[in-house]
Amino acid sequence: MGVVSRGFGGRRGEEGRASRTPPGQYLTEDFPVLSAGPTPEVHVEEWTFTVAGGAEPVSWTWEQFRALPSETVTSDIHCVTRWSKLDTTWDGVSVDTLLAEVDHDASHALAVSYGGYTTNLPLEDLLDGKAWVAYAYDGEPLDPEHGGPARLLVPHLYFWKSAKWIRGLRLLDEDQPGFWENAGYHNHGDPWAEQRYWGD
Ligand SMILES: Nc1nc2c(c(=O)[nH]1)N[C@H]1C(S)=C(S)[C@@H](COP(=O)(O)O)O[C@H]1N2
Ligand SMILES: [Mo]
Repeated sequence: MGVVSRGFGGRRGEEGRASRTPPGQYLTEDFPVLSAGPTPEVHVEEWTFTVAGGAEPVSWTWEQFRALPSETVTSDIHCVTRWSKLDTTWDGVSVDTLLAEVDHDASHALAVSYGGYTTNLPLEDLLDGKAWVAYAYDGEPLDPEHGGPARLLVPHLYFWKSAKWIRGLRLLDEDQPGFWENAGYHNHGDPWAEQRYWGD
């Protein structure tokens, strides 16, 4: 009694899974769909991604966007409604790659989506390999319910920051709350600090 053996689980064992689950979260193998409104119909023929707020707006068509270097990313995701999912795999273009083409001195960004959703992030949460515009999940084109053709992926923050059906970033020199942030969600949303709601 009383002896707890550690060290045989590793990242893949039960202990590893527990240590990767932020406080107040449970693990699921499902992929729940959470949308504040209907799924907008977004066709790649008309899709554009625009970064506004810099010296000049910069836009990519779907074809131009898909010609950019992309990365396969495996990471854990955490929804504020308390489900977490480990080892999700995505393909996307890093926000570093996109913003490298934009002349700006912004500190913050508002992600804007087809359908009107918005969410805000400081640039430091979008740069240095922390965020992607993802177009595939598990090696397949992203389902419309999950944000296809493309969504923001910011896995280190609660998943409401990962705007589905993204159509661009508005660069800002001050913070500007988005849809859920205006409705009482935490402005930053770090799952390890349980930054769920305003005042947490
Ligand atoms: N455009 C848009 N993006 C969104 C949302 C939304 O309602 N609209 N919901 C957010 C929330 S609260 C979560 S948890 C995730 C859910 O993504 P999923 O439906 O792929 O699981 O998308 C986020 N991105
Ligand atoms: Mo969510």
